[in-house]
Amino acid sequence: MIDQSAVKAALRAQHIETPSWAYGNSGTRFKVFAQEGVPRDAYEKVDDAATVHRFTGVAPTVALHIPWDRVDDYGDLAKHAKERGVGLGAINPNVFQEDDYRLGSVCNPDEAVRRKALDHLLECVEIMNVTGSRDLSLWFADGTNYPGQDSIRARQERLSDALSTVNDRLTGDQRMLLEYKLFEPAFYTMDVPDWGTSYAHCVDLGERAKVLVDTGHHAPGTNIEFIVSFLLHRDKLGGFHFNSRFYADDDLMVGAADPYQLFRIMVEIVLGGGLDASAGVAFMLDQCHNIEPKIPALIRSVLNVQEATAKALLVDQDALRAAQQTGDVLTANAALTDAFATDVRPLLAELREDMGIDPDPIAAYRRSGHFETIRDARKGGAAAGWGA
Ligand code: AOS
Ligand code: ZN
Ligand code: ZN
Ligand code: ZN
Repeated sequence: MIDQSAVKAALRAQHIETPSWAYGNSGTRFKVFAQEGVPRDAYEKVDDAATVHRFTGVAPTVALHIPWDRVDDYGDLAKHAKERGVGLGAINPNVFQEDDYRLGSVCNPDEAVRRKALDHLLECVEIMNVTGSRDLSLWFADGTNYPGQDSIRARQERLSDALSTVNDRLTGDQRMLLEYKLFEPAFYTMDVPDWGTSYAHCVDLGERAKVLVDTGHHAPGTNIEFIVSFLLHRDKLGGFHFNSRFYADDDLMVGAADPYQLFRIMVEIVLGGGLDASAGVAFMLDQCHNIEPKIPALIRSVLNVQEATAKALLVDQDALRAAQQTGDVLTANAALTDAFATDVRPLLAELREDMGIDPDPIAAYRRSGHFETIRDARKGGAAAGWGA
């Protein structure tokens, strides 16, 4: 039997982190579309994250991207966040947007470029010390386009060197999360193309290093929930960059393309104890809202993760295990499909009422007139960082 109050408590405790860059203007490689009311600096991005939290109740932190969110005083930004009712989350370094990085950053054949990239990573650890952030989210655009362009092995060694230097700088509860990506921007090899590569580096580095799973970074047809289950079992799942995709790294709203996949991922999280704070799984979004209004798109995304989590919590685990034990394939599968088919919206509406927020966050946001306020107050919003 499912204990509804335990389900609600688990949902209340889940924290979904929004990314600062999703609030800024973004686009494709062809065009960045400017929207009205877009934040002009890091402070206003934090304000928007606070708005998403105010309407959802479960998005209390915002991830920063350096240098897109560069400010003079990170302590002051952290204070500003606190005043708005949110906190600063993961710090995302950027070692991919300068001319020097044409052949890579920490894997670059040129020692001086590697040093420059490493210095930026270490600078981000210093920022974490000021903001109190736990996680350094590492994504490297490093790779090669042509066979023979560089030594695959030498690049792995350069990567190991950089990662271990960063790892040695971490203190307290700080962690580094190593994100992998199959392709793009490099097309022949990426230096961290898959979870196996990330996992191997994280095992070498020890307990502070964990794998970051961006749901858009796999080959089509990859069983992502298997990866999630494996990493969680090995205590190497650091967290997610949630988004959805039809083709490659589409960065669309999570749950938009394949809500059943999102549910299956959350089932593995629930079954593996990944919702417990002690598991340390960071539920973060990594999305770009190119054509849809950003704040409601982020509210929608947070709700989609929450909805998938609620359904995963409704899986009858006793029935599932009993069916698995007796080899009753159909009943075991039905334990999942029944939960997925459940309409959890009434439960979530009730939860929000318990939490003192509007049961329909999107409608409440629209009614609030908030968009009209920021549209009039902010002119000439900043680009997220791409194509700026
Ligand atoms: C890039 O494809 C990755 O998903 C990274 O997480 C990236 O750092 C993020 O999109 C913000 O730059
Ligand atoms: Zn990502
Ligand atoms: Zn990505
Ligand atoms: Zn993505």
